[in-house]
Amino acid sequence: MQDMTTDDWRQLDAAHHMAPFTDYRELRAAGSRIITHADWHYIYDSDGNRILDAMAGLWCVNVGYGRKELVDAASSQMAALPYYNNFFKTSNQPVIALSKRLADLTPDGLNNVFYANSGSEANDTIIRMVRHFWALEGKPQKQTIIGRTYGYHGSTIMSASMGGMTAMHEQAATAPDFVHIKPPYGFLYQGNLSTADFAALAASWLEDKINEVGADHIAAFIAEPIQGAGGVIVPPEGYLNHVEAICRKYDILFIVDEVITGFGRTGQWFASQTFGLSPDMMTLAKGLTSGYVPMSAVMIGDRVATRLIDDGGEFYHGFTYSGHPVAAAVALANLDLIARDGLVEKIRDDTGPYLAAALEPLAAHPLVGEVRSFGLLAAIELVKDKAGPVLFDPVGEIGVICRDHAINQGLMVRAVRDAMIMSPPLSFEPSDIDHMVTILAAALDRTLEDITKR
Ligand code: PXG
Repeated sequence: MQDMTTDDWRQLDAAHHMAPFTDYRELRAAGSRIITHADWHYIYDSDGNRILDAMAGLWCVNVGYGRKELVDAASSQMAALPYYNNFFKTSNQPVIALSKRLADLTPDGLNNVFYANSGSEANDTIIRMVRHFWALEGKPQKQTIIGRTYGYHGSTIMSASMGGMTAMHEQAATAPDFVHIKPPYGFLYQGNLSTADFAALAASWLEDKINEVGADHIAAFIAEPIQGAGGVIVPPEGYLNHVEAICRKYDILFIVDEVITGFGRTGQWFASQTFGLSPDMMTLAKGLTSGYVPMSAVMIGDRVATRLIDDGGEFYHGFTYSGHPVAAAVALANLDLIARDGLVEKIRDDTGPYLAAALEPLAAHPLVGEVRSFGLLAAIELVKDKAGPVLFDPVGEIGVICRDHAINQGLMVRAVRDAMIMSPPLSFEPSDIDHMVTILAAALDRTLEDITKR
């Protein structure tokens, strides 16, 4: 393997590897970028490029790459107990310690944890749990789950059906009993409304849907506090509190998917704390282990947990690796690092406001329709005309061009529709942010040149 060239690797990759969310013909023509190693906030590829990772992998490498504490935690746990299952009245010490830690860290009332390996599996678990819960309550007809357009909850049939990505629905992800409402996407829908009026309007879309379907058929409403993969959609202040109140009014479970927003990204340990929410259940993944090993978790509120514990009988659900001891040990070490380095406070007091201020000047760029950020999440909407704003047609081409300019200049960002998306490691420093903004500005200029040339 040592004498393999990058081209050899690319050819083998194209011959045998079907990567996720990939247009295979396109990738085979272009060849993949082979990432060889990573250190702190940079990734390195086999062509010798060093790229600042403003996406933290895929919204997950929150403590940065190369953290020895996480490597050591995995290695010691592998030596002591690499695996044992939690199925038949067995458990392990790291998973017990982690469960207690998560119960303490998450909002009051979330005191029980069910483990899985991905956000998708955690959300599938939630779907089964809430439907089982309502059956135990004597209301088995409460089946329908309300999600939102541009919501992302995973890629299994159920989690993709619950999410609001039309392109995914079109590829065999239309399980029954999921409906969707419009998201609180101010850039598209706010117009001249005040923030308060827009928050009330967007929340009324939930109430309208409940009345259309009938509350006695609805099990739950699920929302990412800030929609991530859908384009970093930051809700207007008050919206999330309104939708929670509507859920209470109609006795519908309120579920928050904190796979991206959890573990500090919004300047509190959880966005539920940032926005003052008391969800019935919460999805966690990604930042739980900073992506070093796979692990996800469902936090279960007391109402649901008590019913399942007292009356549920056996819950016929679980994965070989639910509560994996190595993943749990890494998660504990990761939570220690976040606390020790003061990352949550750093975002709240320092880098969150710094990022917002650093991005603001880009709003004046002729291509930019809106710049928004919250904590360490940010989006820059590219538009054909700032007046309106008028979007590009077709949507999505210009975003990819701009993203590629950024990558070629050493910055990894993501394009969603025609927005540039950032979700850097929580350990990003002001100097990293400055570097990122410099490259973004240059990428915007080059994109504008490309458009002018057309
Ligand atoms: N919920 C949220 C909020 C997510 O962002 C999942 C659930 C699913 O997690 P798993 O571990 O099953 O992937 C996610 C995942 C993108 C992108 O295009 C985002 C995710 C996954 C893949 C691509 O930005 N988020």
